[in-house]
Amino acid sequence: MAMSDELRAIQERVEQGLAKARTLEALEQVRVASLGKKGSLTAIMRSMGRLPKEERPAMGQLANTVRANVEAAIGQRREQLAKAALEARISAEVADVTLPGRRLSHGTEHLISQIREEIEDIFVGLGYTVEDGPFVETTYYNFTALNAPEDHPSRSAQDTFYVVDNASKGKESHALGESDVLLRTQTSGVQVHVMEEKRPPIYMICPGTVFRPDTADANHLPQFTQVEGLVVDEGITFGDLKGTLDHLCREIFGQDRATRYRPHFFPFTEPSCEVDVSCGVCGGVGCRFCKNTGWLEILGCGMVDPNVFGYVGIDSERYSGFAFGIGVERVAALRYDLPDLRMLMTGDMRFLGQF
Ligand code: 2NL
Repeated sequence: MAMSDELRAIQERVEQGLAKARTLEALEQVRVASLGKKGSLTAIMRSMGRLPKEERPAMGQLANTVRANVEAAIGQRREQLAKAALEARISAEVADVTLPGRRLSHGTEHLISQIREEIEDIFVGLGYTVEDGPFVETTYYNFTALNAPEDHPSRSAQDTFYVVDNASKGKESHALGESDVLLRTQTSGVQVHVMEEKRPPIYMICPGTVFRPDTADANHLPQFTQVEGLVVDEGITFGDLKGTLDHLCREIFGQDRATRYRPHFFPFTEPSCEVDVSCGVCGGVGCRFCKNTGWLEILGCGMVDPNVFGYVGIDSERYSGFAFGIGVERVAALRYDLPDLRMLMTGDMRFLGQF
């Protein structure tokens, strides 16, 4: 190849190399390959002496021009790359120190936890213990020991989440709904465990999550929070039940509220009652909130059935007791006039942050 062609080829290669170089390091490689000690252009300049004398001036001039072009192109690209590198660094490190700091938003204790703890405080103030127990129970603790007959509707798969236990899974006799293991539908099982383990006097509450296969709507949740209570001692009467639950209702809803005890039926208590508090919106005269009755249903209760004492080996001739159950979500709904219980399950801080 003629030297002039070679020089032009070198300039072209340098220009292509520069266009491809994305970093100052890549650019330096291009420079060394042409202008370095062992570079292509350096080599050509050195071989200039071997040319015939008459060709030297023209070829020397061309070589100098190419060298100047190459140096200028490298310098220009270096400036470009340095500027881009600086800009990238500035935008990566951007920090406006005059901006106010980002404040972490504090959560709040969930309304249901607040009310559950409030109820716990009321009973701890009366000397009760707070107990808990397993969410997964056997039919014995959830139903049988609570005097629920074998054919009681609450035992059906319609009203209870059964857990298919592995022990009976393989057996031919095992059919759906025959499982002995379930998600507790009430916290009463905890009380059965406590009565098995401790001798009276027992003054306890057991707050916790319970499960029922209801479709969630404005008034039902498939998972909710219950607080049950149990007293077992010598000489406990319905008067003790009423005094205790009147106190509970007034602590929760206000000292001005009246209570009403309506006869009811539960398998585990006899006699049994449902308890209403007077409507706080109309003061008991009747309004839309209380559906014109003046009363709001709030809890169920009764004197512990002697059969329950029989299951746990407590002498019902010597001891008597009362028990009750209250739904925490329902207390929240009544206290804050909540239109839909599902609001409690959303985790929406615009709602939960109000309490
Ligand atoms: C309700 C009210 C109630 C009980 C729960 C109970 C527990 C034992 C013995 C006797 Cl170990 N009773 N718990 C008593 C009355 C009512 O719950 O509305 N339940 C659906």
